[in-house]
Amino acid sequence: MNTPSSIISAIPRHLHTQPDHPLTITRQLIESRFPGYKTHNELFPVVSVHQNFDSLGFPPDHIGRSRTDTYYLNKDTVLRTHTSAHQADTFRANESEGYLISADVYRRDAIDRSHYPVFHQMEGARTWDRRTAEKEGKTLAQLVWDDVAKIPKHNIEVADPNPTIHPERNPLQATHSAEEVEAIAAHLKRSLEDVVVAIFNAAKTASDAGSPSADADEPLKVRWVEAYFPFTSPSWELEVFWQGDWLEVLGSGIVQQSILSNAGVPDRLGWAFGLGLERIAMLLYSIPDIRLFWSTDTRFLSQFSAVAPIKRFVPFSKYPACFKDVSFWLRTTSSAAGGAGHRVSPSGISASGSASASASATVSAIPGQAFHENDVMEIAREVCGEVVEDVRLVDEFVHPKTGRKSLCYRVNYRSLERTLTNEEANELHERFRQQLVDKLGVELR
Ligand code: FA5
Ligand code: MG
Repeated sequence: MNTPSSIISAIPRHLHTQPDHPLTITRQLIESRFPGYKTHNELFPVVSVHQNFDSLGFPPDHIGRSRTDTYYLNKDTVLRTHTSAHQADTFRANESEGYLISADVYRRDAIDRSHYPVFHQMEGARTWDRRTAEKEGKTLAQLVWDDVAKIPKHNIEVADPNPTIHPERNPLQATHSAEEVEAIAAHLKRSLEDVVVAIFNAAKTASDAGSPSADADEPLKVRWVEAYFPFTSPSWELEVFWQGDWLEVLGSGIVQQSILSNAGVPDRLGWAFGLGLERIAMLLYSIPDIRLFWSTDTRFLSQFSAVAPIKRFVPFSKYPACFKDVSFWLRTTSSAAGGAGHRVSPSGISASGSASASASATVSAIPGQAFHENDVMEIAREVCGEVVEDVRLVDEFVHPKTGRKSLCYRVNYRSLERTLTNEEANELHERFRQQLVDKLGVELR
């Protein structure tokens, strides 16, 4: 068990079904682009390790399984780290050709304005049955292309520089033909481009009564990049250019045939995607910080309506930031030099669920317990709640003589709802420093 009560208390919030909540409105807008798909919005977040990882082909040593990345309730039970945890069961139920699952997901992760330890994903999948194609006297690829033609056309420019299939980087599965995968990939990509265009058009027509915000008036820039997931091949991610940077909004790919076979539907093949609902809602409403979704402040909630036209979010006054640094020595152990195999990941990179490679360094804080940046993040969350906006590594130093390693983290204390007093920030920071010592065994500098 490594799940703090602050995380457990998020379970009943169910933001994605609260009337007039921006996540609900965003979910419904996306659902409207997938007519005929069966929707699931009530699936419980406590799942087995088997559902979350094994059923999807995660190798036993995958980083996503580790206690530093995933909230365990006991050794066999976790808070789902992604909506893909329900893929196998939903394919097995075989109720529809397409489905959408929206749900809260839980990850120990970095802290910044687009990462939060509880967020919401929408999983989508669409499959076709080889026997249906046979019955209609078509190839499966033809059947799929017929459906591609039904997706609304758009005229935005999408960068997609890589081939659909790449023998090493993004291989075809043994049981699939290139024609089938080209057709299914086209259906997947056009369906998701249609979602992004619909969101962008809604955002563009959003009037904020006052001065229009610059980024919504910029032309939409979208690109497909190659990706890797244990449960799809080939795989792709979709990125959108937002506020000066590429923002990853979803992962997707051709479903591993073993998952469909194990689910009792070996004749079906198709695609799946998983998108971050907050990321899409942030694009739709120009919401600047992911913590705002959890706000119960009426200055936030009153700005959203499921029936009125979409209006751009008007930030209520931004309260001052308060930066405080903490530096500490990691205690070296004999195993540390040889590489305890644990990593310090750069802030803002998530490893759970996907196989995104992050830079790694091998250090450990106390014997038998490796140092992991996510532990720092979690202590910050536990001590400071919503009042911590950002925690980032600003300095790393290895003592030339002793080989000891020192890290410096900069915490930005800022409330979304009020001005913090300096005493308040100091008190929080002192508690944060003390917890680093108590829980991680580091030595403050
Ligand atoms: C997954 O979770 C895969 N299950 C997606 C998938 C499904 C791939 C089906 C293939 C087939 P990933 O870890 O990249 O992948 O997360 C998917 C999306 O969730 C991201 O693109 C991002 O939009 C969002 N996301 C990830 N981590 C966070 C976070 N900490 N806070 C907010 N949103 C996040
Ligand atoms: Mg990803």
